[in-house]
Amino acid sequence: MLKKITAVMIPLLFSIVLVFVGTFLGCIKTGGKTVPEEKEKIVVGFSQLGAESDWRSSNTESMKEALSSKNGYSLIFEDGQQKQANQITAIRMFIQQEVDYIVLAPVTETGWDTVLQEAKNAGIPVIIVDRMVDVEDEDLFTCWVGSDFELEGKKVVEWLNRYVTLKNVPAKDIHIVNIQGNLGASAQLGRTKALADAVEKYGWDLLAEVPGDFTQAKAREVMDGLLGVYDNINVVYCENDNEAFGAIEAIEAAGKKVGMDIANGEIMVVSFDGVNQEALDYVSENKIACIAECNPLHGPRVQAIIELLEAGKMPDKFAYVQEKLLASDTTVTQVVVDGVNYEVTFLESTKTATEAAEKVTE
Ligand code: GYE
Repeated sequence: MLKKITAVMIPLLFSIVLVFVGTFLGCIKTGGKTVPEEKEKIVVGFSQLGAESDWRSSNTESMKEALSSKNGYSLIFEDGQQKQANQITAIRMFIQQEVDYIVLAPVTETGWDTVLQEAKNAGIPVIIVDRMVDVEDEDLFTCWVGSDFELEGKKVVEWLNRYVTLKNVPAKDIHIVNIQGNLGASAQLGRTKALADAVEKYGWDLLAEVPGDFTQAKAREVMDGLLGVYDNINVVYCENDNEAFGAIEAIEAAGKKVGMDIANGEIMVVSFDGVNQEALDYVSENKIACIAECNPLHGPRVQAIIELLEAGKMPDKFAYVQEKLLASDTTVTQVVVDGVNYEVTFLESTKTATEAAEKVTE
């Protein structure tokens, strides 16, 4: 009898022990609770260049949301505070931490060769977002995703050219100041180049080009100074919306009017991004005449790139985001850039703010 019980009990006990050990190995203890072990997270080091604008805040948010723990990522976020040296230190730290991927939003284009070579030697793929890097060997990074900044600029200057032509304002009467972004950033280089080329081509009067660092405060200060020097400014080309906010503040504080009637003393403001509601409202009110949209929502794009790489596939080396041209005034309905037609998306003042925002994200 005892023999019989033992014969049944031993395998049974053995199975219980096996199930117990198995369960134990498949679990981890957190704060006294036992939860099932998760799939190993993909570790990403993201070097963001700073927090200078609304565009940047949306971009950071988009990246954090996509590369979140619930999506299977462990994200190490470093804010470079507009300094390349900080970004280089962050990348070196990511290499030491042996992250799976490095994502870099570079403040300026040049000066990345050495540190990207170090990442390459460590076998860590580097994904560049937003602005570009200008390196000797393009194999130093895996791929890039962002906007065509020169195209954005070309859309704005073509819009301006159509507008002044249709309103019969002679080219020599277009007196422009350019409030630039951070010098050496792709967004500055592309947008400044588009304006310089148009000035040359159409014979406009470019009074000054001054860096506004993509911030509202700096642009207000710069615009204030420019209004003190030139009394004939009638177009302000701001290289982002935050600069436009600052420029408008300075124009209004000087007792001048922002608007479309440049032949009769109004000052026209044009800009880039179209990210926040205030900017869209300004377009609806014709305080900003025209905005070339710049899309900051790169998080899901980077996530898709990492998923491709995880599956052993190669993403496109360069991926450009499609963007709109926003205006409220209906004088110009489309612009042609390099043989391609771009329809203007109108934000009518009769629209509510929410409807306007929906129109942009369509
Ligand atoms: O337009 C500006 C930001 O690099 C596209 O940087 C980005 C630019 C954006 O500060 O608002």
